[in-house]
This record gives sequence, C-alpha cells and structure tokens, in this order.
Amino acid sequence: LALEADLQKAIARNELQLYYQPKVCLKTGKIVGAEALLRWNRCNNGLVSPGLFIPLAEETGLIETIGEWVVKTACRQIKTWTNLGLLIPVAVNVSAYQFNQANFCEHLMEILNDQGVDPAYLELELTESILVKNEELSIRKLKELKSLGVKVSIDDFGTGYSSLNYLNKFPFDTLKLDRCFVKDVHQNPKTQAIVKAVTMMTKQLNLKVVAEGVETAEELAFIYDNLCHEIQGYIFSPPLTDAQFEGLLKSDPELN
Ligand code: G
Ligand code: G
Ligand code: NA
Ligand code: MN
Repeated sequence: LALEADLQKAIARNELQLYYQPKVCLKTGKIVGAEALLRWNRCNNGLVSPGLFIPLAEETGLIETIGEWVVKTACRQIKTWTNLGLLIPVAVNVSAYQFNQANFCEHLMEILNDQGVDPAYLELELTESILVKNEELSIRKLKELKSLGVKVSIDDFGTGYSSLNYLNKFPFDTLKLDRCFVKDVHQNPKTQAIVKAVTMMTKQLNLKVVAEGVETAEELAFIYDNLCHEIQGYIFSPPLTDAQFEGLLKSDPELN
C-alpha cells in the first residue's frame, strides 16, 4: 500500500508535526493547557487526516514509532515553553496499541527523564475502549502513571461503553466530555439533562471536566452555566502550530 509505505518514511522525512489546541479555563478565560494533535504532511503534498492514518498506523504497528515520536516531541515542546516561562501542560492522545505495550510506563518515564520534563506537565488522553480490554491491568497502569505524576484524562467520554462504574474504578484526573454532548446542547433538553447529570457526578468525584468541540456562543453559554471547568473548541481556537500557539500565549498580558 502506497499510503503505508509513505507513512513508514514520514518520521525520517520530517513530515509529522504536532499541532496544539488550547484548553481554556472558563472562570478566568485563560489558556491552561494544550492538546497535541498529530498532522502528517504527506510528501509535502498536503495534510492527511489522522482519522485516516492513525488507524493504519495501529494496524501496521507503525503507531509504536509514531507514538514515541509524539511523546518525545510533546516533551520537547513542554521543555521549550517552560524555558520561556510558559507553564502549559500538554496532553497527548495514546492509542490502545501503545498503552498495552508491557513497558509503556517505563518507556514514558524514560522519555520524561531524558528530556528533563516534570511529569506533572504531561497528560495522557485515553478512550474507554483502550481500558476495557483488560480492566485490572489498565487500572494498575493508570495507578502507576499517577504515582509517577503523569495526569490521565478519559477522552470522548460518553461515546464508548460508558459504564459509569469506570469513573469509579479508573483513577482519572479529567473527563473530556465528547463533542456530541456539546453540539447544539442549548437546543436539546435531553442532551442538557445528560450534561447536567455528568457534571454533577464529576463534581462529587473530584474530576475536572473539559467540554470538547465548543463552536458557538450558545453552546458556550450552556456549558458555562453547568459546572464544566475548561473548554476546547473552534470558538476559542482550532489546533495551532507551535509558533502560533506560542504567539497566542505571549499575547496574554498576564503572562508577560
Ligand atoms: O485532530 P483531529 O484533529 O482530526 O484528530 C482526529 C483523531 O485523531 C482524534 O480522534 C484524535 O484523538 C486522533 N489523534 C490525533 N493525534 C493523535 C496522536 O498523536 N495519537 C493518537 N493515537 N491519536 C491521535
Ligand atoms: O478524538 P479527540 O477528542 O482526541 O480529537 C479531538 C478532535 O476534535 C480533533 O480532530 C480536533 O481537531 C477536533 N476539534 C477540536 N475542536 C473542535 C470544534 O470546535 N469542532 C469540531 N467539529 N471539531 C473540533
Ligand atoms: Na484527545
Ligand atoms: Mn476527544
């Protein structure tokens, strides 16, 4: 497959790039984090959607190398920003194949140590489907990660198996409310009921809530009134290059 052959060479050819989408605190309006989102500029011919090449990378095992590149690049970015006085935690998406590697935690710590990055600035975004394959093992891994100081989020919450029991069992720091509960929420009483119930529950469970994919002022207004802590979405900013993200951070008067 031509796509696979090209993907194999993407790292060596310098075609992979991380974009960073701001996470914004609703209370203060400030940027309080970033999600790293992978982009592939295939043969410098335009971006291929990760929705397309991540599944391919998973099927072929290339995700191992790519995932490592993502973590290393994110760590280097954290280091660069820290040195500039910009203290911004960066979240990376982790796929099942990566998480289920026997040495995932050791390997992660090795990278953090090599790069000299405080683990508290790295977050992992995991989906439910990653964790349900082997619950006991997943719980042990999450506990290990947390003991090392790494933060863990449940991504796309509400779209997978969504046993509420997982919130009990898995030691997450943050719940990322999937965009399907944000889109047009102001017009949909059923969605509103779900958002209210989820956020009320997370308050009791001491979880931070990030609303994903906020696009409109109406969606934002509902989210604002309903216990979410942070938002991520086009209403504030799309994913940005590192330079654009840095520019946005520096334009915040309180950070200068
Ligand atoms: O970035 P959107 O911008 O198109 O991302 C599409 C999908 O690809 C999302 O589900 C996102 O979680 C996933 N994705 C983006 N970057 C990465 C990455 O570095 N690793 C993994 N495993 N998935 C990623
Ligand atoms: O699956 P995951 O939640 O990791 O990926 C987030 C995805 O959502 C990325 O593809 C990102 O580009 C996309 N995204 C971010 N903000 C918005 C938004 O406001 N609207 C829509 N439709 N997508 C968004
Ligand atoms: Na994510
Ligand atoms: Mn998500």
